[in-house]
Amino acid sequence: MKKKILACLLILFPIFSLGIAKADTVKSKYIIASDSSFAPFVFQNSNNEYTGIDMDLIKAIAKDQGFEIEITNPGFDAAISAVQAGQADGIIAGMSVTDARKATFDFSDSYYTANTILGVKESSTIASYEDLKDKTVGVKNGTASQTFLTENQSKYGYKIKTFSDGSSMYDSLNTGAIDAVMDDEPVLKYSISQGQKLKTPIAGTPIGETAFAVKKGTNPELIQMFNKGLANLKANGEFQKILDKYLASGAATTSTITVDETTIWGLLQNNYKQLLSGLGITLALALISFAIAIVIGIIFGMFSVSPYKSLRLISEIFVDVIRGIPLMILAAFIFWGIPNFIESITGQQSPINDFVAGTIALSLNAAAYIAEIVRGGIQAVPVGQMEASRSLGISYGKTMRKIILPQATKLMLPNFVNQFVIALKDTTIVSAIGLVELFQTGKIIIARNYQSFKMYAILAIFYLVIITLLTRLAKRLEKRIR
Ligand code: ASN
Repeated sequence: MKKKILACLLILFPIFSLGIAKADTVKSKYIIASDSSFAPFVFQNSNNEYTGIDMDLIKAIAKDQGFEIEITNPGFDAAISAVQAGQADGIIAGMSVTDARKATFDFSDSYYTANTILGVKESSTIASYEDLKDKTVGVKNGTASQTFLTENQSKYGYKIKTFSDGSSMYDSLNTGAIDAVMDDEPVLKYSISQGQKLKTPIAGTPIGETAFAVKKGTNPELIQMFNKGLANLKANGEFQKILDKYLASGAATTSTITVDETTIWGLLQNNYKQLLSGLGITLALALISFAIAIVIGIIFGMFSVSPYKSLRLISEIFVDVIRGIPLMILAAFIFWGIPNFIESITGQQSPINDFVAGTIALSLNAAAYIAEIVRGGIQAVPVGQMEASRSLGISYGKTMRKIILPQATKLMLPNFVNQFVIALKDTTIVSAIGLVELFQTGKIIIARNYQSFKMYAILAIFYLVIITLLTRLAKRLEKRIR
């Protein structure tokens, strides 16, 4: 009997240890962050559910190893930040294992290999990297493809435009705002197989193995469970089934380099040029859009106190509509929506420059508030003055110019200064359309070195100094005008 039990144990032990190996869970639930659109690894199906190789894989592994997961899909860049900030325990997002990343992440065994590859529209004449001179190539922030583009930029002379998610990048390629994109080969090939009118004129370059990752030194059991689960799924054929469900193949491995950016000084030293150019864009955006907004705002503000009802109505509609739409949506509408609409009617691509789109959005937004400041200022001047002046036979226009406006302007000035500060801060919002102003510049730097605390502190100080200086200047001007 004893011998039989022993024999049974001897047979079962290897099965247990190989066939259904398990590691211990520590947390009751693990939060896993992922990309928002990176088909076939992760993407939303028509039911708005996230599916794809990575989603199926992590769910199958969790089931196999008996741990609970909650998945979030904020986008690659944001997912990386979430893991680094401890908001998530792990990241699965077709993530390439690079030497640079090994400094801040612990990786699981690899489950795929991928190249980075250039994608252009089917009609494009771009056939080599040399053809990219002075062209704009889109790439997702914080990705291995971005590292590849940055490393080869001086060699080929293209411009790089960074996006926080794949969908806005592909949208920009489709509307013609950019000339090419750089993305993982299986992803581009998959989108082509799904009917996107794109092509890949140049062979891909290896960027590394694809693996699951946790923040360096944290959740070691999660990596263990992932590896054991992956091995089990490979052994029982389930892994192959998941792959087959979505695609075919890719290839090879390599790595990338980084510079030391762990101190504020190092960060400034390595990035001051980028930061200054971002600051330049921020200032240009704020100043130009504010100048335009003052003109539009004064016009609508005057309309709102006009004796004509139709003008008052026009002004009211303008203010209500613009104030009722979030600035980010306004910018996205101008940058993506309108070109898409024009193309659907005329069949002609009419991309709008991101700076122009950002300036229009900011101008309209600030104009609505300025119109209200102007209305408030004029209405604050006692009505008796207008009545008295009109009863003396002085015209409406003259009364406005000579009596009401000089007093109203004094009342409005502090509000104008305030509105300018708001406009300057609002420039950060239009980074959503891929405009590399100061904030986006900072995000790009963080996506590379993960120094979010120091980098955001630097950004905050930049804004603080600029806004303080400009408000001082504005106050001086205000005094002079008074
Ligand atoms: N392959 C990309 C990278 O590791 C990941 C992604 O874009 N989701 O950089």
